[in-house]
Amino acid sequence: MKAVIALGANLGDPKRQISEAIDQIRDQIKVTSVSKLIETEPVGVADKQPNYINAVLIGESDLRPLDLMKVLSDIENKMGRFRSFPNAARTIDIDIIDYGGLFMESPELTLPHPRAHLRRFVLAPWLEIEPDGELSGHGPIRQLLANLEAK
Ligand code: PH2
Ligand code: MG
Ligand code: MG
Repeated sequence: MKAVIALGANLGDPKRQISEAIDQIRDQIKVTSVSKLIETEPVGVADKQPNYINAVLIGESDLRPLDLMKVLSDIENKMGRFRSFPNAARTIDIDIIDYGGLFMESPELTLPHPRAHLRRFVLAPWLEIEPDGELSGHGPIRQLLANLEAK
C-alpha cells in the first residue's frame, strides 16, 4: 500500500534530523520519493516557536497501520522526541498522512490525518512529488492547496 508520510522538526538541527529520519525510514520500508526540505512558519501553535523544516515522502509498505505507526514512533523516540504538550516544538515529528486510502479512527491513530487537508506544509511538498495525488475523503491535493491559497 502507498504510504504518504510527513516529517517536521523545529528544534536542534532540523534539516539534519529530517534527513536522519528519512534514512531510518528507508531502513524499514521501501521509500519511492522524497520532497525537498522546506522552511515553514509554525501553524496552530500557542507559544512562540522557531520555524519548521518540513518534508513529505511516499513509501510502499504492507505493514498494518498501527505497525507502521509503531515503526515511525520508534524512530521518533530513538531520535529523542520528547512529548510535553500537543504541538510543542519538537526535534522530530513523523506523521502518516494517508495509508492506502484506509479510513480508521482509534485513540492511537486516525487515518487519513485529520488536519492534513488544512496544512500547506504537508500539501505543498506532497504536491511536489505527486502532482496528481489525492487525500482520501478530500480529493486532489492540488485543489486542497488552491483552496488554502484562496483564503
Ligand atoms: N506541526 C505541528 C503544528 N504546527 N507547523 C509547521 N509549519 N510545521 C509542522 O510540521 C507543524 C506545525 C504539529 O504536528
Ligand atoms: Mg504532526
Ligand atoms: Mg505526530
